[in-house]
Amino acid sequence: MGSSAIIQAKLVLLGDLGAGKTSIVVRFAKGLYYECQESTIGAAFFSQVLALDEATVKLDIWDTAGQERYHSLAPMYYRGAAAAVVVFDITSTDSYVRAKRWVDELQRQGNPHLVMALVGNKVDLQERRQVGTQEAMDYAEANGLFFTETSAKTAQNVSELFYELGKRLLSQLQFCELLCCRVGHHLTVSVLVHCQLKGW
Ligand SMILES: Nc1nc2c(ncn2[C@@H]2O[C@H](COP(=O)(O)OP(=O)(O)O)[C@@H](O)[C@H]2O)c(=O)[nH]1
Ligand SMILES: [Mg+2]
Repeated sequence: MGSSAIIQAKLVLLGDLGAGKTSIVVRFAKGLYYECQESTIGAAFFSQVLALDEATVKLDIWDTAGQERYHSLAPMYYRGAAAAVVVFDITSTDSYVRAKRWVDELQRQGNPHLVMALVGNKVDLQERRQVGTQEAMDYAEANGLFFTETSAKTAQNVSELFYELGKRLLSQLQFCELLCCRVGHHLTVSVLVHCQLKGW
């Protein structure tokens, strides 16, 4: 893959209401943080470009609402996604339990090549921590997920999270290099995954 290659990839953020999904993406896309971030209604869209050594990755980010009443809409957002970020709040065991349910759902319904991250957010609130780092790390490892802890408030590990996902998306595509050349420089990851599944 040449450095002029542009890869377009759909990324979806899932997790409990209040875990910090919108705050993470707003921190990453705009460099801002709001103490009173408004709840997301339905879903919100952000487009962000990552300039990596090997290629440019254009992320189409879908930030979903966490409420149960929007749950039935979720497949619309994770279908065709190349990457999924499941967020929980380290100060809430409930949000961690629900994050694991999202992982289960993605594993059941999603594509087998999905690049997935589990993110423990609000790491600035150490004194209120309810979910241990090691516990979440062990769960993530057992399920083949990338794990990190972030703070949208202090920006800790936020851009690192998206760059790591970008790198993982690219390394998954390395072996499709020949195909990329044949198709042209601008292609979407979901097209490649499709090709891969069909064995082209
Ligand atoms: N202390 C702290 N608060 C956060 C952090 N991220 C989000 N919040 C707050 O948690 C609340 C819910 O955040 P929001 O991004 O709306 O969560 P979402 O429902 O998952 O999108 C808001 O009041 C945010 O200001 C964080 O890293 N640290
Ligand atoms: Mg939100």
